[in-house]
Amino acid sequence: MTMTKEVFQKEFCDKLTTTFGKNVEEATDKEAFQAISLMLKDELHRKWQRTQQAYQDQDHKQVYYFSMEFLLGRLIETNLLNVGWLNICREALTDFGFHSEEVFCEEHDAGLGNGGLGRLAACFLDSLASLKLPGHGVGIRYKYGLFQQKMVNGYQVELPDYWLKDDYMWETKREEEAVEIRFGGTVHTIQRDQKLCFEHRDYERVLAIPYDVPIVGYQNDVVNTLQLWSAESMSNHFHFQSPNGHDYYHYLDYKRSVEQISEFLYPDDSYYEGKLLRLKQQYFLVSAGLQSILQKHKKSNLSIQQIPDYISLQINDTHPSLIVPELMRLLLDEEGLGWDEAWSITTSTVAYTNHTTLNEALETWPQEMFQTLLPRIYMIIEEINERFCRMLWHDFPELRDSIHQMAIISYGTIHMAHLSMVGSYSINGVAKLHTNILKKRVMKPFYTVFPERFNNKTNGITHRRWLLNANPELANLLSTTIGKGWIKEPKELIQLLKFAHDSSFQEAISNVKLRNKQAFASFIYKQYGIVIDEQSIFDVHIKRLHGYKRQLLNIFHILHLYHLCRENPHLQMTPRTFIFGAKAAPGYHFAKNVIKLITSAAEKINNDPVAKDKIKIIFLENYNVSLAERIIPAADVSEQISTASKEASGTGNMKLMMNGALTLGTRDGANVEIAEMVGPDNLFTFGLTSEEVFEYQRNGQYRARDVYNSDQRLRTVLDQLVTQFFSNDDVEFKDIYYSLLMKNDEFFVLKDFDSYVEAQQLVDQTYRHQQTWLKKSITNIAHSGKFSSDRTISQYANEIWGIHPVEI
Ligand code: 26V
Repeated sequence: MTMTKEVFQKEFCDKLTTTFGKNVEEATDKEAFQAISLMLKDELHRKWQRTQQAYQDQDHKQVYYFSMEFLLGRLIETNLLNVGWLNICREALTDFGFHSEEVFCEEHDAGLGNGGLGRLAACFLDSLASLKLPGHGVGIRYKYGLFQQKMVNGYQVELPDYWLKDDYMWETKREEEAVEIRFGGTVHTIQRDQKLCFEHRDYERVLAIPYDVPIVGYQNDVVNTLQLWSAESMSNHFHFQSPNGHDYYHYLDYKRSVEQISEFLYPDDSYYEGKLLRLKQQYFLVSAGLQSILQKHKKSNLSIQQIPDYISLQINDTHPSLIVPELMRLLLDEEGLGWDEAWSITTSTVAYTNHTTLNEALETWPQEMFQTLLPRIYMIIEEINERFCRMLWHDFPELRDSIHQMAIISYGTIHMAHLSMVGSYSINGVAKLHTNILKKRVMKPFYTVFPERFNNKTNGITHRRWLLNANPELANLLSTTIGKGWIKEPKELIQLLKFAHDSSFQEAISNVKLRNKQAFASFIYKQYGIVIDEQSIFDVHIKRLHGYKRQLLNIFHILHLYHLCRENPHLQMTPRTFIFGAKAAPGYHFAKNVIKLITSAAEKINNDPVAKDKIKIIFLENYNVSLAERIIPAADVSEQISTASKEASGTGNMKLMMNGALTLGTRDGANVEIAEMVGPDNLFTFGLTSEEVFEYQRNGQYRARDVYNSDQRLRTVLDQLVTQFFSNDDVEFKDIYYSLLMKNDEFFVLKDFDSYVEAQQLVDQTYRHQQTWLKKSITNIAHSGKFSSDRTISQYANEIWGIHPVEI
């Protein structure tokens, strides 16, 4: 039956009655949300079943995207849009006196990710389903997602994110598909029928239970699966025998330690610590996911040898890299294959994506801890390592001096990136520049050994969430101008180029932006009681707080502007609203200090009459996917100012350009490709190049103190950090001051300051010529089609996975 408003309203009322015993007048927003979700679920489950059936019947190769993070945000709007009910639902709710936005806000964000890496995984799932590709996600159902950020007196305070407080409407628990995971114990080598066998004894047993979340394709009947695993204790693991009750206490200890495994998401995304619990999480994910995939494979009567023809396993960074030894274990110990055959299957099935070159984020594990927790897996890694090093010795004599740097295990440490590269048939970076840095520098010797494995897949974002859903007014304007084709073929946005100089189209674009800015301003007023000038430039810096992302550079420029205002109350400048959104890892003191600097500057500047019509600073509390969806449509300027070479790609840059913001950025990550697409006139580029950064790092000739000494503007700003400028506490920001002047400014903030200020002046001047600005803005939107994750996923599908669209 096709959905109409009348049908929708009838089913909606029925659901309210059967679920809550209420009619529409009595129902709360939450109940309305739940009723809609239940209606959707009925619809989705039918399509879901048909999709899975089709994948099985037509025996297609399928891909499994293994990730420790899936940053989904809300699904209600996406799901409504994708089944074609969104407008009907909105109208129906309005008729009944609901505000649809408020009803949708009842869904708690699924924040099972830290930032870019987790959100990328979510965009990829959306594109896989929308392109009718048989691809699924495998992750962990954390009980607590990324912490909620509360601002207290300008400081970040972390609160637990108990996102499962109300039932998660989209998930289905599949108890019957539970598998067992084994930790600890000992491995015994025994002879069985002339064969060496490995017997694992005295291990701890953990039950892994999958919860399936449907991933809905855009109006195409496809529903794929995100399988999230939860850890539970096994009640039959213990026998209660002892009369003094000791067993019972042991059982409680065991139960608590098991449930910890899927308790929370680690809140760091750039600083790695070898924590036992994180290792447990990783093995748990990999072992549960793989066992269930192999079971399904075997059920469809396919042979073990056919695994590479039917399955691709993509690992999102090294976090799931234990998939390599775990697949080996299953093939060797459970399926009885020999090493060579098992290795050939494994290395034709696993593919690895690298997302960072930051040394401090590269995963390694202490050998002893690893061996105790995963004794059999350790043995297998040892064997992989030995064979790899032997191969290097024989086949690459020129690399003999590098073997200790390439080894998987060296000096008591296991290197997960090395394991991932040795065990995969594909190794990809996430933007051209990043992939080249991998090949030429960070992973150079591996590139020598496995040149054919390296490839680039520039990231992308789903234009359905980030344009169609987040910015409906702009989406409508685009559709009336160039037709609706861009929704299925985002490259068609290029047709907008014809209108870049068209003054009536420019005006329409400008009106949409203004309305989005008004909507955002009223949200800010409601939330914080702060009035912002809708005519001002909305300058947006939203991402995790990190030294290399250089929020510090941004705030230094603002402090400099403020100084100019104080010196000259008649200063000519376009009013600006500087908007920040950022969470700092709870243990990252420097990052937290930068947040406090931003909020202190906001407090001072926002309340100073001298600056009040020119500068406003807003620090948004608890930046997350849903908040991003509000800010991005209202942005004029997109701050992408990382130290060149440090940001692997960035994806916020793509979301903002797609919504008409102009990039102010360094030549880093995907900024380089954005610049290539739009041309140098349509964004603002500044700062050192990655090669210059590498050269300074090599020759050690950068002197931050010299820059400070020779630039009065920097002296003014930096001295304010340690002279009671913000409060009578003059030590609060001394660590920042010292990191720049004593520790020589690792991220070249001072070095790039002058160039940044100049670029900011150009932003100001350009904005005054609205026609020029709008032309640039339209040009950005027109070229943003390339950065749809549909393009990225098509490339993964064709060039790495070898999977094809399926007709349902
Ligand atoms: C690292 C760690 C280290 C230990 C604790 C937990 C944890 C969680 C995540 C990570 C991964 C860091 C890598 C990462 O997030 N990279 C980002 O990936 C984005 C998608 O490719 C890309 O756009 C960003 O530039 C890149 O920083």
